[in-house]
Amino acid sequence: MRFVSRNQPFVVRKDSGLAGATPFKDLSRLWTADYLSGKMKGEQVQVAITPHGNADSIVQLSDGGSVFVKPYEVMEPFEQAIHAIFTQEKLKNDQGATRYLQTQNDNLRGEYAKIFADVMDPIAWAREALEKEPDAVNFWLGNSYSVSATHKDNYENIYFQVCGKKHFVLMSPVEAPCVNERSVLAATYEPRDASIKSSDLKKDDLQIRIDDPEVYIPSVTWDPDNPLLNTTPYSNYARPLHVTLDAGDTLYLPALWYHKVSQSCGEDHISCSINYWYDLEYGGLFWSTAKFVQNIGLLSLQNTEQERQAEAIRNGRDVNAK
Ligand SMILES: O=C(O)CCC(=O)C(=O)O
Repeated sequence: MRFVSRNQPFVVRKDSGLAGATPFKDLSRLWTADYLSGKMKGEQVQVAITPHGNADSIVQLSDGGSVFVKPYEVMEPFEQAIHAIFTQEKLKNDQGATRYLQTQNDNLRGEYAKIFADVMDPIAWAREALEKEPDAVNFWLGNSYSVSATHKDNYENIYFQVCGKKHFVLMSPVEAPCVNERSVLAATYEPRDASIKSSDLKKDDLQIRIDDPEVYIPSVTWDPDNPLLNTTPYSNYARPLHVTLDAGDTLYLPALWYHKVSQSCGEDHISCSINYWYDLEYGGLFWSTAKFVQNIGLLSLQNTEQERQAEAIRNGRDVNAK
């Protein structure tokens, strides 16, 4: 409760020895690729397919513009999807399309209900500290080719690593002015040729299609791993935290923290996680203060842009020239 009230992350390591702190410890031994394939045999699951493991991410176009691209989504038998994820990792197949099982719609209690039975009740300490039940329990399965781009969620997040590792880059809500959130045109990956079966897709078979009707999505455009691009005047003040979760570790990721997430695999050639989302507390000062900081940051960007244009006009330059 002290950490939640301070909106401050922490990790419970698997060997911390805190009674009840790591209730899913045994899941890391149980959920091997073989076990999951057996339990989920015959189940159809939604699969996100991308050329570079970049679901829901900003892609720079050759004409200089950028789009927010969502994955190509298909239904596949679970055992086919896990086999493709496993095989791409094992063979280090850079030419294959990348699959990530990442539907964040309470999928563990929905399409993965057959393995939800292995997961105990929501973590007792989280229920006590957050004083609520989870809105969603999610299952994630991928390989080292997938990266979740920097974003934030309106949820308190308890994130448990089952197997493989997850590498988080975290930035607090107060760093909103650093991350250059903008409305970006939405697009979706689709196969160039509709006759190619999803199981045969290579990364070059996917192309970007702008969504119709056009939609703009608020997106983080500054990448802490590429800090000289898409900066704001404040980006160099960001102090990203780097946290790696090993199998059996649990992260408390507080609401509205920006996070970029990559993964690596152990000898099972998969990375698997579960997480619990609890709605954030909108009463009190936290939400309004975070919004205030975000809006002040956005306003100062507009001012910077207006100053740049005013100076360009004073100097008789083309205002659209960078
Ligand atoms: O595990 C991932 O790839 C992303 C996790 C995430 O964004 C979340 O739990 O909110």
